[in-house]
Amino acid sequence: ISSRQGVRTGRPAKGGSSARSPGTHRVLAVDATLAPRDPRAPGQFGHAVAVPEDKQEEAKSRWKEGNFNVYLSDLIPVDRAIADTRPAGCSEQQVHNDLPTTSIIMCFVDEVWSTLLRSVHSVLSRSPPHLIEEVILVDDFSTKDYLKEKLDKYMSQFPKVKILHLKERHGLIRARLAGAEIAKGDVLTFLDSHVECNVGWLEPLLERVHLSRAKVACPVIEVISDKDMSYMTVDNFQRGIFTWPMNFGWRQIPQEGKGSCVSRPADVRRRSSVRRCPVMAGGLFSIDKKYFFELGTYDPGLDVWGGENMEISFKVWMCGGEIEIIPCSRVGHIFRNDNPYSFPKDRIRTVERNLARVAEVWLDEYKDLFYGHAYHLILKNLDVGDLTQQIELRKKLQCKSFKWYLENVYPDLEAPLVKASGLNTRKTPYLIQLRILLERAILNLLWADKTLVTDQMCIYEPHQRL
Ligand SMILES: [Mn+2]
Repeated sequence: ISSRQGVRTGRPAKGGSSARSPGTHRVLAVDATLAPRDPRAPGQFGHAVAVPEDKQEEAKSRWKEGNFNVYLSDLIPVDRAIADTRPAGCSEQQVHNDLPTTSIIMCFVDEVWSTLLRSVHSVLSRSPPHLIEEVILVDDFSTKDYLKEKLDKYMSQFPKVKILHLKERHGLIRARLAGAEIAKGDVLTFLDSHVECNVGWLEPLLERVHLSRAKVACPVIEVISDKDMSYMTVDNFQRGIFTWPMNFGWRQIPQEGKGSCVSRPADVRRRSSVRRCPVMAGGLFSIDKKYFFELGTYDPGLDVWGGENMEISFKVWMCGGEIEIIPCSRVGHIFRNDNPYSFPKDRIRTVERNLARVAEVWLDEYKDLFYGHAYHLILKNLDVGDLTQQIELRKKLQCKSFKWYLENVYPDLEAPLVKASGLNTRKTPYLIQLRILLERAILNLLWADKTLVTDQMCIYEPHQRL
């Protein structure tokens, strides 16, 4: 276990308090970048880089290739070192010796060359090799030439990397499914193609799936600056949530203020302990492969991108599973302010339709609340397609109600059902109707400045919610 090259904490757990149960080891600190080739290279160790004065114009003009600083990405090593940002205690944690293997699945359209390479290198440099079954790169019909033969040739030096070139644009959701179909590992680990996995990121995720196959494990998503490419750690007292009408967001865990400056033992424990997550961000997670297929993967009626993180989150929670954020697993991600590639269809319409579809299948009576906050969807008379299969699936899996989800998983969401409260529906149908109309009109006014996806989501790149 211990003496592999690049292992940061060299000793196997033995005796004493660190090895309470047999069949476990201290989480491996595999990191092939510990002694980087060029310690003085720009961006090395995750440091910020400044664009030289005489390169400002070039950097500016290349920004749009990825909507981040592409010039700097090309300048810094594809296998740079980054700081170990895990909270105290993480490097001491025990994981099982018989963890499942995983297939890493990365989907991309026209990803920047150096950024894609850095993502793959970070996986290969900082994962225990015996746990990586393969790395599947799904090229979702990119237009860039360098993502064809040149990429195949570069990756041929890594036997575990497989490339799937899709023959037409599938969209993120179906591209992921194409990767999942050919995956051979026990666990599927989905990653974006503009990430840097940190030391010790993988075992804590696989440990959760190993403990229960119905656990879906997400790393803490750290920030790679789109401007200076520095790797920044994040306050980890956050979890994924949604607000009406199903906008993804991050929120503090209730009744848990920010950590004080003094680090007490309880704080250390809390910083490194797993937390339940009502909604996953969507881009980065590990899930048992068989479980993923038992859940019916993503609703195949969802198009391109959008709402699929809501769908899988509701489905997992309501049908007996759990979604967790694992503070000891850290993956950096470039957050972009715009999506560099185009949606095949109208983006707003696609996302709205997906969300409405999710609402129809999973929200029960709470879909009124969703439409109350997105009344323009009703006015648009959106066609969400055939829902029969999804409703059947929900029955077959014997999933719980959305009310159960709200009460047990996300009790801090305000979800007041205003419909017909306290009125006798049989005697006063017109009054009821009037009241509902009025309430919807008021809600609509209140929410006018937050008009669903149009303002909240679509100014961002699809993965901005990460
Ligand atoms: Mn992303």
